[in-house]
Amino acid sequence: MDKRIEIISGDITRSDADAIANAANTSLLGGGGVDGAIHRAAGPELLAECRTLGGCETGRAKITKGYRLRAKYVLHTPGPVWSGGGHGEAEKLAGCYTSCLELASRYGCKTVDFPSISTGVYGYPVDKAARVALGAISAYLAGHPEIERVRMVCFDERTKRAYDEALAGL
Ligand code: AR6
Repeated sequence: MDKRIEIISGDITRSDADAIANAANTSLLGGGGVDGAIHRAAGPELLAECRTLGGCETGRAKITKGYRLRAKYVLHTPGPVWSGGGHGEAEKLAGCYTSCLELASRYGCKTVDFPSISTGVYGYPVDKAARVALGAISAYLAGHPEIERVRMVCFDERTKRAYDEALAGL
């Protein structure tokens, strides 16, 4: 178990990490859930920059500045919609975490906070998503000493429990 991975409860819009991830959609033009909360907290300049990005593929990520957030950067990543597990959902979800961390490394971020991507509106079962997320994060960290801390910021107790259990099982 990598000591740089932490599971916490909280609201990611208040994060003081160098970069936070956003559970976006492929348009990158905002939405509900954590995406809506991040856009509200960052202010309208975030949407203005997102409009210049031309969207993003599922399982990939694009970076913007954080504007009114404490985080310097936002890593926008569209997770997969759950459709039973036989449609490459796990590979795409792992790609979200890996792509965000690659951008974080490239932009000199040492600390990164993630929400639980795909487990809200997109319906990915949280116990399965937690194993995929933490597997991808720990695989990335194994080759990247420049990242000092990665936190999963869980918005509710059920999510926190799922990630705590997945981390214990790594
Ligand atoms: N801080 C941390 N986690 C949060 C916060 C917050 N402030 N608010 C919600 N969550 P979701 P998805 C949790 O639905 O499933 C949007 O409309 C939430 O409880 O935000 O990837 C996008 O535009 C859940 O555990 O993201 C897309 O269209 C987790 O964040 C679509 O939703 C993810 O829930 C993406 O769906």
